[in-house]
Amino acid sequence: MGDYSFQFLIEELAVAAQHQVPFVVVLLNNSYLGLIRQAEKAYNMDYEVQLSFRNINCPEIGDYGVDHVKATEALGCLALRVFEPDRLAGAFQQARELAAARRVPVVVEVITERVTDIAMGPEIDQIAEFEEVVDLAEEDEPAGARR
Ligand SMILES: Cc1ncc(C[n+]2csc(CCOP(=O)(O)OP(=O)(O)O)c2C)c(N)n1
Ligand SMILES: [Mg+2]
Repeated sequence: MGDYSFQFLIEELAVAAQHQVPFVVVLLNNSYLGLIRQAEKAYNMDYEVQLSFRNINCPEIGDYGVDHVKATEALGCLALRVFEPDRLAGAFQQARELAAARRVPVVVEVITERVTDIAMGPEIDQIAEFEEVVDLAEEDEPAGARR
């Protein structure tokens, strides 16, 4: 899910911790309401859609605003933050193991570039891509990417 989608349903993490429901959340943080920014483009607007600010409590994320790791931990769950694509596969693996061992949701926050057009469509096989897709051959995928 996106960073803002995460923020407006974040309280559900505490419910999952309460009932010991383990799952992995992949949180794509562009510090933007990306889809709404996209919808405003036709009107030459970029109005009230960016979520960026310098969080004085979390220098490691620069101007990405909300510290989702700390927010997740405050609700009794676990979180990992990933900046580099080659750390993704390892983080997913670690998240699955942590969720199984600790019986709580584990959030993998991925810090993405801020401005990109978001892939979308009415069906999973009708997704429009707005930028080049990196479609790796199976043998080129990072170790651990498949299960
Ligand atoms: C409950 C609800 N409120 C508002 C919207 C309108 N809406 C669609 S996309 C979006 C922004 C989502 O931002 P984010 O989760 O950060 O995802 P991004 O587009 O940046 O990947 C909003 C507010 C919605 N779809 N559902
Ligand atoms: Mg976003």
